[in-house]
Amino acid sequence: MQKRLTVEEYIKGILLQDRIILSRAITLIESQLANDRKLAEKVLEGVLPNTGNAIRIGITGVPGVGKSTFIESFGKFITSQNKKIAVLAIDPTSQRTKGSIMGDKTRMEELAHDSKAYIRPSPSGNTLGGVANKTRETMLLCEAAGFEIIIVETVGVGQSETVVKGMVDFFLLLMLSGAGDELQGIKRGIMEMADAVAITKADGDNNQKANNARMEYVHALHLYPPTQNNWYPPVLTCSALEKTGLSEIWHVIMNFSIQMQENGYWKKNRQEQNLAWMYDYIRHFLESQFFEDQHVKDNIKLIERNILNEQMLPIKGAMALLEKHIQKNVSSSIDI
Ligand SMILES: Nc1nc2c(ncn2[C@@H]2O[C@H](COP(=O)(O)OP(=O)(O)O)[C@@H](O)[C@H]2O)c(=O)[nH]1
Ligand SMILES: [Mg+2]
Repeated sequence: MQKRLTVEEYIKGILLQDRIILSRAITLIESQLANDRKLAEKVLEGVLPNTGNAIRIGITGVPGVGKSTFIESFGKFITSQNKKIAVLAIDPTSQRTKGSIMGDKTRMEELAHDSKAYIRPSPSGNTLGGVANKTRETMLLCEAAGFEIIIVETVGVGQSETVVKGMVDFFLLLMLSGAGDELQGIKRGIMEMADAVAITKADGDNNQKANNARMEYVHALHLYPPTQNNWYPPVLTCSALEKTGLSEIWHVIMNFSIQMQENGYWKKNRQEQNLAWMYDYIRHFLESQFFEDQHVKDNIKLIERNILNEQMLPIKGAMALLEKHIQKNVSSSIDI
């Protein structure tokens, strides 16, 4: 294992925008060791006054829609505007695939070599909640290191969209054309979360189809009630290959940020996200503490079997494990 630095060395390095130290601090944050955790919390506390200044953008869409390719082109567009960008990912499957964004990094080859860009593969973890907490903390470190735009890509499917929505200021949904059925297929909830929809791969033969899809989504979004922040999510088209539609998307994000800062929603949203983060952290902490309890580990399989054999009610099994766990913890003092 790499030698740890002191709290001051991490903080100073991050604030000086030293990428090597930033990477080492992120590794520290991703560590499961209790001592690393304590160190990581001190580092986070130390950089906290220098966080919060970035625009946080979440990008989602089904696998193959072109997220990684889009981030490569859009990222290059952003760095050409002289802005520094960090790309992170939420990948609940990374445990199994050992970080599929690593493969994606080859799709972001140009961006990966851009001195104004920083790409960090998704941390691995047992739970989406755990991975999400680490991604949030990583985002703070990147902000302290001077990154002005943070992009969080959802790599997995399912719950990860909600998790990313809960940590960003602006949520971009990428969609494929040739829709129709697709329009029915996309989960309504995800459409509702989007601050903008972009139809990807609007190039070559696909251009007309993309424009048609755009109109369909414009109509579909009209059916939704207005959002509480008074924003009407626009629908755009883009091509990451031909690098078209990128500046339009950028302008939408800029307008959104200006409007939301003016009407107070930007700040309100972040405050609510911080509260949700605290609750998430508590849930995650309690859950991992419970499942790491040796007594729970020793008995859970037996109880599982009893439930499968219908010899025990699920509630009874749960209470048996919980009671043992609680008894054990009441006696040990809790240090806050
Ligand atoms: N024609 C065209 N193909 C694209 C575009 N963007 C991505 N692709 C292709 O779509 C496929 C999936 O892209 P990828 O970025 O890996 O999608 P992801 O799974 O959402 O990250 C790849 O074969 C890309 O080359 C685009 O703008 N135009
Ligand atoms: Mg990808």
